[in-house]
Amino acid sequence: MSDGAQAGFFVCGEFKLSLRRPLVMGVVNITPDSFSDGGEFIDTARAVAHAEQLVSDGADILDLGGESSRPGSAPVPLDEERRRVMPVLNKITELGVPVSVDTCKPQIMREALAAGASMINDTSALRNPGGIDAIAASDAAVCLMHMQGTPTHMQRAPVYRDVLLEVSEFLRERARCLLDRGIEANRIVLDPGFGFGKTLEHNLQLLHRLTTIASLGFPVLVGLSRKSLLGGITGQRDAKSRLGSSIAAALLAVDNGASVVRVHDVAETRDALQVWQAAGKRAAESEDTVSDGAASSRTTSNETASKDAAPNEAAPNEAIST
Ligand code: HH2
Repeated sequence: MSDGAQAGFFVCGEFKLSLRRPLVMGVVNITPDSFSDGGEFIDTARAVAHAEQLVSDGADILDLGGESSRPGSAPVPLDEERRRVMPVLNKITELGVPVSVDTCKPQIMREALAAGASMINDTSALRNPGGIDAIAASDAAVCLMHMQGTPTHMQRAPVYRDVLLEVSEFLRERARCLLDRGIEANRIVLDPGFGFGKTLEHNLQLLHRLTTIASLGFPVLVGLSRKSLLGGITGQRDAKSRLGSSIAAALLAVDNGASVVRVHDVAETRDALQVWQAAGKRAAESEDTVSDGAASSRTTSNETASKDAAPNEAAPNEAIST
């Protein structure tokens, strides 16, 4: 459908982010009620210090949010979301990495983009009137996420006939709307929306078959960090005790084609991804050696030699400013 992910990079305002290795998006929640860190960074100075720490921990992108979307949450009034987000945004656009703003409100999108945000992360996939216009008028990237229902009620009784098919059809259709409005494919990122109107079984099916979403041709972003679906497997009720399961989920997701992982624990996730990359690179090199040998000894078949190299080969931590 597109050349977004195939191009090997995505464009985020003035940044061009290489997809040769998985990217880490660090979460900065300026909310009193986020499910895992509510209230910790509600103060502007603390939120800015946290953002700086995430960048020094290796975040490739920062994601700034002023409205919790946890199950059961209520929408935050426009003025309150603005009051939370804008002072922090104004201070962190100079940290050298693109800043994404996690919002469903087109008015906040416009103001954030004018203030230097490079990406909009919309858990409602730009379905609110004016959302697509806001992106079309900018050079920012956008993350389109799938959600069944709204945060207030989404976890009451999520039902799908075929979760993979319905989520991928929804994302394909939303991406098509943006392409039709002239928004370039290499500015669009897709997210199946783990935990957003999905049972544990739905989430696991999506994680297991993430390659189907990746095959739509856009980079895939996943947000699994600290989520209750992980606690549902391990029994860890405290969100901050879900570091191990969050890292396992992030690795599985990149192994299944995710290009961006949205996480709270940037340093630990980076370390895990670096090990994954190093091992994948080594495996690809030894496969090449084996297939080179096979190609020279079996000149009638290039089947082994044309096998894909391991995904996401290692690359330095660069956000290439264009
Ligand atoms: N998850 C959360 C918020 N925004 N955006 C995308 N694209 N994908 C996600 O999975 C996603 C998201 C929920 O996590 P968090 O921001 O930590 O919690 P809260 O919504 O309670 O602030």
